[in-house]
Formats: sequence, C-alpha cells, structure tokens
Amino acid sequence: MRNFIIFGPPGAGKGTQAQKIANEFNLHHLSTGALLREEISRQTEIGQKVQKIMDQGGLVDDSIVNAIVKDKITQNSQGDGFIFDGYPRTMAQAKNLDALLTAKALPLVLNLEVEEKELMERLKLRGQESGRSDDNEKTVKNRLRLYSEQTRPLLDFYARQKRLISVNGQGTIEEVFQLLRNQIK
Ligand code: B4P
Repeated sequence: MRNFIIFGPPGAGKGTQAQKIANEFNLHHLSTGALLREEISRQTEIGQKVQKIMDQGGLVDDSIVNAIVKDKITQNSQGDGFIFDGYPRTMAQAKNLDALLTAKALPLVLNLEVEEKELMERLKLRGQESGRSDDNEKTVKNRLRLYSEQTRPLLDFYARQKRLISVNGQGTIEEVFQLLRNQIK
C-alpha cells in the first residue's frame, strides 16, 4: 500500500491533480471537501452542521472530518493506497491520519506551490463557472488566511520527517502532473 497527501492552498490544483494521480496509480481519491459537499447535498445531520462553516470559508471541526476519514479508510482498506486531498488541514488532523495509517504506510506529502495572486484568479474563475458558494472574493480571502495560520505550518512537520516534496504548481495542468508523476514513480 502507498499513500499520498496532495497539499497546497485553496486553488492550488489539489482536486485536479489528485484525480489524475488516483487514475494513473490506481489509488483511492479521498477529498474531504467533496465528502462534506456530499453530506450537504444529501441534507444529512453532518451536512446541516457544516454548511454555514463551509459557505463562510471556515474550517469544519476536526472531530467531524477525522470521523469521515476514518470511515473511508476502513471501507477501502483493500486497495493499492490513498491520495488524501484537502486533508489534513490542522495539526490534530495530521496526527490523526498518521495514527490511522501507522500500521500500513505513512503518506508522502506532495506540495503544490502557487502564488496568492494566481490562486485568487483561479478561484474567481471557478466561482463564475461552477457556482460553488465558497468561491467568492470575501470567502476566498478567509480560506487563504486560515491556510496560512493553520495548514501551512504542517509543511515544517512533514519536512522534519523527510516526507515532503514540493513542486511548482503554476504550470499547465499537464505540466504540473508530469512533475508530480516523476516524484511518485
Ligand atoms: P476543498 O474542496 O478542499 O477546496 P479547496 O481547498 O478550494 O481545494 P480544491 O480542491 O477545491 O481546489 P483546487 O486546488 O483543486 O475544501 C472546501 C471547504 O471544505 C473548505 O474551505 C472547508 O470549509 C471544508 N473542508 C474540507 N476539508 C476540510 C478539512 N480537512 N478540515 C476542515 N474543513 C475542511 O482547484 C482550484 C481551481 O483551479 C479549479 O477550478 C481548477 O480547474 C483550477 N486549476 C487547477 N490546476 C490549475 C492549473 N495548473 N492552471 C490553471 N488552473 C488550474
């Protein structure tokens, strides 16, 4: 089993690249953002709890996200491995993930580096095209601030453990994919 985390700020291309990597290397793509949006569209109890937080660009409680991830890992434990997308976003989540996977394989972190100006442009465009309720300027600013405060510090944690690989995420989707692919092989 091989496990990976695709890491980066909102709009870095995590979802886009995670899908391609999952197809190429036969991994299970586990996106916490997508799973939470599914809870909202099915109007489950969790969906009702998280909708407002997500619309404002906030971070959903660790306990909710950790429970969703644990369930998915248990349900898919027979495959070749996972690519985690949008998870972990806090130190508590990072530690939870390592604890869940210790007996299998600790994930390698693939970090996409993209400048803030480019992130704003990409997310504004996606907001116009997909109508995702959290892709407006005010919410994107909040998501970028939370990324800097709570998520980016995880890079040091993974670098110290020699589990971090950073690539330039500013090329075309195909160029970025080739950079990642070369690191995974
Ligand atoms: P996510 O769904 O993870 O949203 P995101 O951070 O914006 O990443 P996303 O995958 O959508 O964007 P991507 O970079 O792929 O989370 C949404 C919300 O859910 C969070 O704000 C939070 O509220 C909640 N949540 C999720 N996980 C959580 C957790 N673990 N803990 C707490 N709360 C959690 O792509 C962006 C756009 O750029 C795309 O439209 C794409 O087409 C485009 N793009 C990609 N690559 C490109 C390239 N190379 N060039 C040009 N455009 C490109």
